Amino acid sequence: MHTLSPKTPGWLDWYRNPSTPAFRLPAGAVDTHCHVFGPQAAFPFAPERKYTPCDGGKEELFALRDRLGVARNVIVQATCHGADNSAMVDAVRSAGGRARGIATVRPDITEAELRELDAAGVRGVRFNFVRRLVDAAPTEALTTIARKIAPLGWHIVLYFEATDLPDLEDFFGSLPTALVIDHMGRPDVREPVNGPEFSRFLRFVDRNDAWVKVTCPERLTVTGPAALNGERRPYTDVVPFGRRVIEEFGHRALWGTDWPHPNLTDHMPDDGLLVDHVPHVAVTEEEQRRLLVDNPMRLYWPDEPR
Ligand code: 0GY
Repeated sequence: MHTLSPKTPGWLDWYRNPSTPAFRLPAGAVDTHCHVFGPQAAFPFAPERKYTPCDGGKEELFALRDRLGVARNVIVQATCHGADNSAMVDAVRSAGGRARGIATVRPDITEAELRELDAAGVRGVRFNFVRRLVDAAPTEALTTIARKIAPLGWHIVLYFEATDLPDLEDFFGSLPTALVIDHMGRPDVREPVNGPEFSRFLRFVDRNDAWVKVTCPERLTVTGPAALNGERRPYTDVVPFGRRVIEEFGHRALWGTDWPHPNLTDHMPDDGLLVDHVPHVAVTEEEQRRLLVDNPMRLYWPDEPR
């Protein structure tokens, strides 16, 4: 057996005992952004990783799914596993049709390997531009990947910081597949929601018919998770941004937990509170149904009745 690496110093473990949400997710709700970490003993982390997480395997993910009242998961390959998709694929295969996967692949991937990932339930790849997570991949390599996955009907998940969008948006616009954007393009929530940064992001989404994940208030918040006056209304400074996305692109908005929450060192979210963030951004039953059920089903389970 290989030697197990210790967790990155300062890293917080995921929340073992999430509260029961006050908001009841509608039947069929999909968590479109979560990961599996290892377990390391079975699925070693990649040598090129920028962090070593605690374990967060498929059993724990499925337990959280059931506890929160989620029906399905989209499991996104985490950078700590590099381009070795085996932990993610194993989790997707084990979910009995209730999970899809987003992979990280290299440009030399073969058509046979892509078909195998597709058969397992993978429906897209993630291009990550967040410098603390990955060494930048050259755009030619990403263009090669994009060209290879397009015939499968897959999409590309983009993870970037809002400040990098001006440099990246022409490249993004050239990609041949549907685009799905992580965490609302990581806005600085101290800036006004009508300010230049988020307006530019919204224009980009509009121009490219992109899908947007209204995810990670715990990463974007400056004021923190505190409930207001004892009310379960967490991450209030992020609400206007999520709300704006739902108002403008409610038909292409997606939700997710981001469990097991990589790289958090100041606070670890209670996943129950993350569910209680939802009705503050999607305020009507119709908005909630689109965000949580209709949109993700259209993207990830288009053939499934709902
Ligand atoms: C997220 C966010 C982060 C990490 C990763 O794959 C990853 O390592 O996605 C982050 O550190 O912001 O979406 O999980």
